[in-house]
Amino acid sequence: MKAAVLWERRAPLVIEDLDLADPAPGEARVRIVASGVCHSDLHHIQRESWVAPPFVPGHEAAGVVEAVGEGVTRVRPGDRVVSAFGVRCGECFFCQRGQPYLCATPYPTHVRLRRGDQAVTPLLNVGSFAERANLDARNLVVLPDDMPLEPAALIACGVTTGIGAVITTARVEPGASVAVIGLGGVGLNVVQGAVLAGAARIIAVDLVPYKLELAREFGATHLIDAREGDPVERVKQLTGGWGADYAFEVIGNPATIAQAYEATRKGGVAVVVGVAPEEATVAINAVGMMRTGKTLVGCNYGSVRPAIDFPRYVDLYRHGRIKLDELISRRFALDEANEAFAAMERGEVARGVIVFE
Ligand code: CND
Ligand code: ZN
Repeated sequence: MKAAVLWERRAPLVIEDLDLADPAPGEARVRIVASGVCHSDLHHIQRESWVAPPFVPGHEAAGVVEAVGEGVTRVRPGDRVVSAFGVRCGECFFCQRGQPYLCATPYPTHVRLRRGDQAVTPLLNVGSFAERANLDARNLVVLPDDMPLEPAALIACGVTTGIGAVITTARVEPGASVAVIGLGGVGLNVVQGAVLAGAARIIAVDLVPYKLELAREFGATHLIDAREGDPVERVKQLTGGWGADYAFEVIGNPATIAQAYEATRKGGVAVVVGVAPEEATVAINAVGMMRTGKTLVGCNYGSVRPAIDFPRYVDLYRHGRIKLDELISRRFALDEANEAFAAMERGEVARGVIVFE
Protein backbone atom coordinates (compact mmCIF):
# COMPACT_ATOMS: atom_id res chain seq x y z
CA MET A 1 0.00 0.00 0.00
CA LYS A 2 1.36 3.40 -1.01
CA ALA A 3 1.88 6.06 1.66
CA ALA A 4 3.92 9.25 2.09
CA VAL A 5 6.46 8.79 4.90
CA LEU A 6 8.52 11.34 6.83
CA TRP A 7 11.73 9.51 7.77
CA GLU A 8 13.59 12.46 9.17
CA ARG A 9 12.43 15.87 10.41
CA ARG A 10 12.51 18.56 7.68
CA ALA A 11 13.36 16.00 4.97
CA PRO A 12 11.03 15.57 1.98
CA LEU A 13 8.28 12.97 2.26
CA VAL A 14 9.06 9.71 0.49
CA ILE A 15 6.42 7.54 -1.18
CA GLU A 16 6.81 4.03 0.22
CA ASP A 17 5.08 0.71 -0.10
CA LEU A 18 3.97 -0.06 3.48
CA ASP A 19 2.40 -3.14 5.04
CA LEU A 20 -0.91 -2.42 6.74
CA ALA A 21 -1.94 -4.80 9.55
CA ASP A 22 -5.45 -6.21 9.76
CA PRO A 23 -7.72 -3.85 11.70
CA ALA A 24 -7.25 -4.34 15.45
CA PRO A 25 -10.27 -4.59 17.77
CA GLY A 26 -12.10 -1.27 17.63
CA GLU A 27 -10.60 -0.25 14.27
CA ALA A 28 -11.87 -0.03 10.73
CA ARG A 29 -9.77 -0.25 7.60
CA VAL A 30 -10.68 2.73 5.45
CA ARG A 31 -9.78 3.29 1.81
CA ILE A 32 -8.83 6.96 1.79
CA VAL A 33 -10.50 9.00 -0.97
CA ALA A 34 -9.43 12.51 -0.01
CA SER A 35 -7.06 13.96 2.58
CA GLY A 36 -6.74 17.70 3.18
CA VAL A 37 -3.35 19.31 3.68
CA CYS A 38 -3.27 21.13 7.03
CA HIS A 39 -0.48 23.26 8.47
CA SER A 40 -0.44 21.07 11.59
CA ASP A 41 1.05 18.27 9.46
CA LEU A 42 3.73 20.67 8.29
CA HIS A 43 4.48 21.70 11.89
CA HIS A 44 5.16 18.03 12.73
CA ILE A 45 7.34 17.73 9.63
CA GLN A 46 9.35 20.90 10.24
CA ARG A 47 9.43 21.42 14.01
CA GLU A 48 10.54 19.27 16.92
CA SER A 49 7.29 17.62 18.00
CA TRP A 50 5.96 14.90 20.23
CA VAL A 51 5.60 12.56 17.24
CA ALA A 52 8.91 10.94 16.28
CA PRO A 53 9.56 9.99 12.65
CA PRO A 54 8.97 7.83 10.80
CA PHE A 55 5.34 8.81 10.45
CA VAL A 56 2.67 9.14 7.79
CA PRO A 57 1.11 12.64 7.89
CA GLY A 58 -2.52 13.49 7.16
CA HIS A 59 -5.35 13.95 9.65
CA GLU A 60 -8.16 15.45 7.52
CA ALA A 61 -9.62 12.49 5.71
CA ALA A 62 -12.71 10.89 4.26
CA GLY A 63 -13.03 7.48 2.66
CA VAL A 64 -14.86 4.18 2.46
CA VAL A 65 -14.80 1.43 5.09
CA GLU A 66 -13.43 -1.84 3.70
CA ALA A 67 -13.25 -4.04 6.80
CA VAL A 68 -13.79 -3.78 10.52
CA GLY A 69 -11.98 -5.28 13.51
CA GLU A 70 -13.50 -7.11 16.43
CA GLY A 71 -16.24 -5.33 18.34
CA VAL A 72 -16.86 -2.56 15.79
CA THR A 73 -20.54 -1.76 15.44
CA ARG A 74 -20.46 1.96 14.54
CA VAL A 75 -19.52 1.34 10.90
CA ARG A 76 -19.78 -1.43 8.32
CA PRO A 77 -17.90 -2.21 5.11
CA GLY A 78 -19.18 0.10 2.38
CA ASP A 79 -19.92 3.01 4.73
CA ARG A 80 -18.62 6.38 3.55
CA VAL A 81 -16.98 8.07 6.51
CA VAL A 82 -15.13 11.13 7.72
CA SER A 83 -12.65 10.61 10.55
CA ALA A 84 -11.86 12.80 13.52
CA PHE A 85 -8.22 12.77 14.67
CA GLY A 86 -6.75 12.07 18.09
CA VAL A 87 -8.35 9.81 20.66
CA ARG A 88 -11.79 10.04 22.23
CA CYS A 89 -12.14 7.15 24.64
CA GLY A 90 -15.53 8.16 26.00
CA GLU A 91 -14.46 7.06 29.47
CA CYS A 92 -11.88 9.51 30.84
CA PHE A 93 -12.54 12.56 33.02
CA PHE A 94 -12.74 14.87 29.99
CA CYS A 95 -14.82 12.64 27.70
CA GLN A 96 -17.27 12.12 30.55
CA ARG A 97 -17.55 15.89 30.91
CA GLY A 98 -18.48 16.25 27.25
CA GLN A 99 -15.04 17.55 26.25
CA PRO A 100 -13.76 14.72 24.02
CA TYR A 101 -11.29 17.12 22.32
CA LEU A 102 -9.37 17.06 25.63
CA CYS A 103 -9.42 13.24 25.94
CA ALA A 104 -6.65 12.12 28.31
CA THR A 105 -6.26 8.56 27.02
CA PRO A 106 -2.87 8.03 25.36
CA TYR A 107 -2.58 7.27 21.68
CA PRO A 108 -2.52 3.55 20.84
CA THR A 109 0.95 2.08 20.48
CA HIS A 110 0.25 -1.15 18.60
CA VAL A 111 1.86 -1.29 15.16
CA ARG A 112 -0.50 -0.68 12.27
CA LEU A 113 2.01 0.27 9.59
CA ARG A 114 5.46 -1.03 8.83
CA ARG A 115 8.08 -1.16 6.15
CA GLY A 116 9.99 -4.39 6.70
CA ASP A 117 10.77 -4.49 10.42
CA GLN A 118 10.39 -0.73 10.85
CA ALA A 119 7.15 0.45 12.49
CA VAL A 120 5.70 3.67 11.04
CA THR A 121 3.36 5.89 13.09
CA PRO A 122 0.08 7.21 11.65
CA LEU A 123 0.16 10.92 12.61
CA LEU A 124 -2.54 12.01 15.08
CA ASN A 125 -3.99 8.49 15.04
CA VAL A 126 -4.96 8.92 11.35
CA GLY A 127 -2.05 9.02 8.86
CA SER A 128 -4.21 9.60 5.80
CA PHE A 129 -1.49 10.39 3.26
CA ALA A 130 -1.90 6.72 2.45
CA GLU A 131 -4.13 4.65 0.23
CA ARG A 132 -5.57 2.94 3.29
CA ALA A 133 -5.56 3.46 7.06
CA ASN A 134 -6.73 1.52 10.08
CA LEU A 135 -8.76 4.12 11.94
CA ASP A 136 -10.18 4.15 15.45
CA ALA A 137 -13.88 3.46 14.85
CA ARG A 138 -14.79 5.88 17.65
CA ASN A 139 -13.45 8.66 15.42
CA LEU A 140 -15.61 7.77 12.43
CA VAL A 141 -18.81 9.53 11.44
CA VAL A 142 -20.89 7.97 8.65
CA LEU A 143 -21.80 10.36 5.83
CA PRO A 144 -25.12 10.54 3.99
CA ASP A 145 -25.07 9.07 0.47
CA ASP A 146 -25.31 12.47 -1.21
CA MET A 147 -22.31 13.97 0.63
CA PRO A 148 -19.27 14.05 -1.66
CA LEU A 149 -16.07 12.82 0.00
CA GLU A 150 -13.69 15.62 -1.02
CA PRO A 151 -15.52 18.43 0.79
CA ALA A 152 -16.36 15.98 3.58
CA ALA A 153 -12.66 15.46 4.26
CA LEU A 154 -12.25 19.12 5.17
CA ILE A 155 -14.75 18.68 7.99
CA ALA A 156 -12.21 16.45 9.73
CA CYS A 157 -10.01 19.41 10.69
CA GLY A 158 -10.08 22.83 9.03
CA VAL A 159 -13.84 23.35 8.95
CA THR A 160 -14.44 21.91 12.39
CA THR A 161 -11.56 23.77 14.01
CA GLY A 162 -12.36 27.11 12.39
CA ILE A 163 -16.14 27.14 12.67
CA GLY A 164 -15.98 25.38 16.05
CA ALA A 165 -13.65 28.09 17.38
CA VAL A 166 -16.38 30.65 16.72
CA ILE A 167 -19.52 28.69 17.53
CA THR A 168 -18.44 26.23 20.23
CA THR A 169 -15.29 27.69 21.81
CA ALA A 170 -16.03 31.44 21.80
CA ARG A 171 -19.82 31.43 21.29
CA VAL A 172 -19.81 34.60 19.21
CA GLU A 173 -23.19 36.36 19.27
CA PRO A 174 -25.09 38.18 16.49
CA GLY A 175 -23.85 41.72 15.91
CA ALA A 176 -20.39 41.06 17.35
CA SER A 177 -17.13 42.34 15.87
CA VAL A 178 -14.59 39.64 15.03
CA ALA A 179 -10.94 39.88 13.95
CA VAL A 180 -9.25 36.88 12.33
CA ILE A 181 -5.45 36.88 12.05
CA GLY A 182 -4.27 34.25 9.53
CA LEU A 183 -6.48 33.23 6.61
CA GLY A 184 -5.42 29.71 5.69
CA GLY A 185 -7.64 26.64 5.52
CA VAL A 186 -8.47 27.07 9.21
CA GLY A 187 -8.70 30.88 9.35
CA LEU A 188 -11.10 31.06 6.39
CA ASN A 189 -13.36 28.77 8.37
CA VAL A 190 -13.18 31.14 11.32
CA VAL A 191 -14.39 33.80 8.88
CA GLN A 192 -17.32 31.69 7.70
CA GLY A 193 -18.04 30.64 11.28
CA ALA A 194 -18.34 34.32 12.15
CA VAL A 195 -20.81 34.76 9.28
CA LEU A 196 -22.84 31.83 10.62
CA ALA A 197 -22.81 33.36 14.10
CA GLY A 198 -24.17 36.63 12.71
CA ALA A 199 -21.13 38.76 13.41
CA ALA A 200 -21.58 42.26 12.03
CA ARG A 201 -17.95 43.17 11.44
CA ILE A 202 -15.51 40.49 10.31
CA ILE A 203 -12.01 41.89 10.02
CA ALA A 204 -9.61 39.59 8.18
CA VAL A 205 -5.81 39.93 8.51
CA ASP A 206 -3.10 38.26 6.42
CA LEU A 207 0.14 39.00 4.60
CA VAL A 208 -0.97 37.55 1.27
CA PRO A 209 -3.36 39.53 -0.99
CA TYR A 210 -4.89 36.32 -2.41
CA LYS A 211 -5.85 35.24 1.14
CA LEU A 212 -7.49 38.59 1.77
CA GLU A 213 -9.54 38.18 -1.42
CA LEU A 214 -10.57 34.68 -0.35
CA ALA A 215 -11.60 36.04 3.04
CA ARG A 216 -13.85 38.56 1.31
CA GLU A 217 -15.49 35.72 -0.62
CA PHE A 218 -16.02 33.86 2.66
CA GLY A 219 -17.74 36.87 4.23
CA ALA A 220 -15.10 39.19 5.69
CA THR A 221 -16.32 42.79 5.80
CA HIS A 222 -12.92 44.47 6.26
CA LEU A 223 -9.46 43.42 5.07
CA ILE A 224 -6.10 44.27 6.61
CA ASP A 225 -2.84 43.61 4.80
CA ALA A 226 -0.44 43.10 7.73
CA ARG A 227 2.53 44.02 5.52
CA GLU A 228 1.27 47.60 5.62
CA GLY A 229 1.75 48.14 9.35
CA ASP A 230 0.57 47.09 12.78
CA PRO A 231 -2.74 45.25 12.37
CA VAL A 232 -3.68 45.93 16.01
CA GLU A 233 -4.06 49.65 15.36
CA ARG A 234 -6.05 48.99 12.20
CA VAL A 235 -8.43 46.63 14.03
CA LYS A 236 -8.94 49.28 16.71
CA GLN A 237 -9.65 51.94 14.07
CA LEU A 238 -12.35 49.68 12.63
CA THR A 239 -13.96 49.00 16.02
CA GLY A 240 -14.56 52.43 17.51
CA GLY A 241 -11.06 52.58 18.97
CA TRP A 242 -11.71 49.77 21.44
CA GLY A 243 -10.70 46.59 19.63
CA ALA A 244 -12.81 43.67 18.47
CA ASP A 245 -15.24 41.79 20.68
CA TYR A 246 -13.47 38.59 19.59
CA ALA A 247 -10.06 38.08 17.98
CA PHE A 248 -8.78 34.75 16.67
CA GLU A 249 -5.14 33.85 16.05
CA VAL A 250 -4.94 31.17 13.37
CA ILE A 251 -1.22 31.01 12.56
CA GLY A 252 0.63 29.54 15.55
CA ASN A 253 3.06 32.41 16.14
CA PRO A 254 3.61 33.95 19.62
CA ALA A 255 3.83 37.44 18.07
CA THR A 256 0.45 37.17 16.34
CA ILE A 257 -1.09 35.56 19.45
CA ALA A 258 -0.06 38.72 21.31
CA GLN A 259 -1.56 40.78 18.45
CA ALA A 260 -4.87 38.95 18.81
CA TYR A 261 -4.90 39.69 22.54
CA GLU A 262 -4.07 43.36 21.95
CA ALA A 263 -6.66 43.65 19.17
CA THR A 264 -9.41 42.48 21.57
CA ARG A 265 -11.42 45.15 23.37
CA LYS A 266 -11.67 45.41 27.16
CA GLY A 267 -13.87 42.58 28.35
CA GLY A 268 -13.54 40.79 25.00
CA VAL A 269 -12.30 37.34 24.12
CA ALA A 270 -9.04 36.40 22.34
CA VAL A 271 -8.91 32.85 20.99
CA VAL A 272 -5.71 30.92 20.27
CA VAL A 273 -6.33 28.48 17.41
CA GLY A 274 -2.85 28.35 15.84
CA VAL A 275 -0.37 25.71 17.01
CA ALA A 276 2.75 27.47 18.31
CA PRO A 277 6.15 25.74 18.68
CA GLU A 278 6.34 23.46 21.75
CA GLU A 279 8.62 25.70 23.86
CA ALA A 280 7.18 29.08 22.82
CA THR A 281 5.70 31.50 25.36
CA VAL A 282 3.62 34.62 24.78
CA ALA A 283 4.46 37.98 26.37
CA ILE A 284 1.35 39.77 27.68
CA ASN A 285 1.43 42.72 30.05
CA ALA A 286 0.39 41.24 33.38
CA VAL A 287 -1.38 44.13 35.05
CA GLY A 288 -3.18 44.81 31.77
CA MET A 289 -4.76 41.37 32.05
CA MET A 290 -6.38 42.49 35.29
CA ARG A 291 -7.34 45.98 34.16
CA THR A 292 -8.83 45.01 30.82
CA GLY A 293 -10.81 42.01 32.06
CA LYS A 294 -10.15 40.20 28.79
CA THR A 295 -10.49 36.47 28.34
CA LEU A 296 -7.68 34.58 26.61
CA VAL A 297 -8.88 31.12 25.61
CA GLY A 298 -7.32 28.17 23.82
CA CYS A 299 -9.23 26.36 21.11
CA ASN A 300 -8.35 22.70 20.77
CA TYR A 301 -9.96 21.18 17.65
CA GLY A 302 -12.84 23.66 17.73
CA SER A 303 -14.05 22.18 21.05
CA VAL A 304 -15.67 19.61 18.79
CA ARG A 305 -17.84 16.62 19.56
CA PRO A 306 -17.54 14.83 16.19
CA ALA A 307 -20.64 12.66 16.48
CA ILE A 308 -22.76 15.77 17.07
CA ASP A 309 -20.94 18.47 15.15
CA PHE A 310 -19.78 16.70 11.95
CA PRO A 311 -23.36 15.93 10.83
CA ARG A 312 -24.25 19.58 11.49
CA TYR A 313 -21.49 20.76 9.19
CA VAL A 314 -22.61 18.27 6.55
CA ASP A 315 -26.14 19.66 6.80
CA LEU A 316 -24.98 23.27 6.69
CA TYR A 317 -23.04 22.46 3.50
CA ARG A 318 -25.96 20.65 1.91
CA HIS A 319 -28.17 23.65 2.58
CA GLY A 320 -25.65 26.09 1.13
CA ARG A 321 -24.95 27.74 4.49
CA ILE A 322 -21.20 27.02 4.51
CA LYS A 323 -18.74 26.83 1.64
CA LEU A 324 -16.60 23.72 1.35
CA ASP A 325 -15.94 23.31 -2.39
CA GLU A 326 -14.59 26.86 -2.49
CA LEU A 327 -11.95 25.89 0.08
CA ILE A 328 -10.41 23.35 -2.29
CA SER A 329 -8.02 25.40 -4.39
CA ARG A 330 -5.99 22.54 -5.79
CA ARG A 331 -5.93 18.74 -5.90
CA PHE A 332 -2.71 16.75 -5.68
CA ALA A 333 -1.81 13.10 -6.23
CA LEU A 334 -0.13 11.34 -3.30
CA ASP A 335 3.27 11.55 -4.98
CA GLU A 336 2.83 15.34 -5.11
CA ALA A 337 2.55 15.60 -1.31
CA ASN A 338 5.74 17.68 -0.99
CA GLU A 339 4.45 20.09 -3.62
CA ALA A 340 1.13 20.30 -1.74
CA PHE A 341 2.94 21.57 1.37
CA ALA A 342 5.10 23.91 -0.71
CA ALA A 343 1.97 25.44 -2.27
CA MET A 344 0.54 26.01 1.22
CA GLU A 345 3.76 27.66 2.37
CA ARG A 346 3.77 29.94 -0.67
CA GLY A 347 0.23 31.04 0.23
CA GLU A 348 -1.22 29.76 -3.06
CA VAL A 349 -4.07 27.63 -1.72
CA ALA A 350 -6.99 27.93 0.69
CA ARG A 351 -6.73 24.16 1.12
CA GLY A 352 -4.90 21.64 -0.99
CA VAL A 353 -6.36 18.14 -1.02
CA ILE A 354 -4.59 14.86 -1.75
CA VAL A 355 -6.96 12.77 -3.85
CA PHE A 356 -6.68 9.04 -4.50
CA GLU A 357 -7.85 7.14 -7.55
P1 CND B 1 -2.14 27.95 6.48
O1 CND B 1 -0.69 27.88 6.23
O2 CND B 1 -3.08 27.49 5.42
O3 CND B 1 -2.58 29.44 6.88
C1 CND B 1 -1.81 30.29 7.69
C2 CND B 1 -2.08 31.72 7.21
O4 CND B 1 -1.42 32.64 8.09
C3 CND B 1 -1.53 31.98 5.81
O5 CND B 1 -2.55 32.52 4.99
C4 CND B 1 -0.39 32.99 6.04
O6 CND B 1 -0.22 33.90 4.97
C5 CND B 1 -0.87 33.69 7.31
N1 CND B 1 0.18 34.36 8.08
C6 CND B 1 1.40 33.87 8.41
N2 CND B 1 2.07 34.76 9.17
C7 CND B 1 1.25 35.84 9.31
C8 CND B 1 1.36 37.10 9.99
N3 CND B 1 2.46 37.42 10.68
N4 CND B 1 0.31 37.95 9.95
C9 CND B 1 -0.81 37.63 9.26
N5 CND B 1 -0.97 36.47 8.60
C10 CND B 1 0.05 35.59 8.63
O7 CND B 1 -2.39 27.12 7.82
P2 CND B 1 -3.75 26.41 8.36
O8 CND B 1 -4.90 27.33 8.15
O9 CND B 1 -3.81 25.01 7.87
O10 CND B 1 -3.40 26.34 9.92
C11 CND B 1 -3.29 27.53 10.69
C12 CND B 1 -2.87 27.19 12.10
O11 CND B 1 -3.92 26.48 12.73
C13 CND B 1 -1.63 26.29 12.18
O12 CND B 1 -0.81 26.68 13.27
C14 CND B 1 -2.23 24.94 12.42
O13 CND B 1 -1.31 24.06 13.02
C15 CND B 1 -3.35 25.34 13.34
C16 CND B 1 -4.38 24.28 13.60
C17 CND B 1 -4.93 24.25 14.88
C18 CND B 1 -5.85 23.28 15.18
C19 CND B 1 -6.44 23.25 16.55
O14 CND B 1 -6.98 22.22 16.98
N6 CND B 1 -6.43 24.35 17.28
C20 CND B 1 -6.25 22.35 14.21
N7 CND B 1 -5.71 22.42 12.97
C21 CND B 1 -4.79 23.36 12.65
ZN1 ZN C 1 -5.43 20.16 11.07
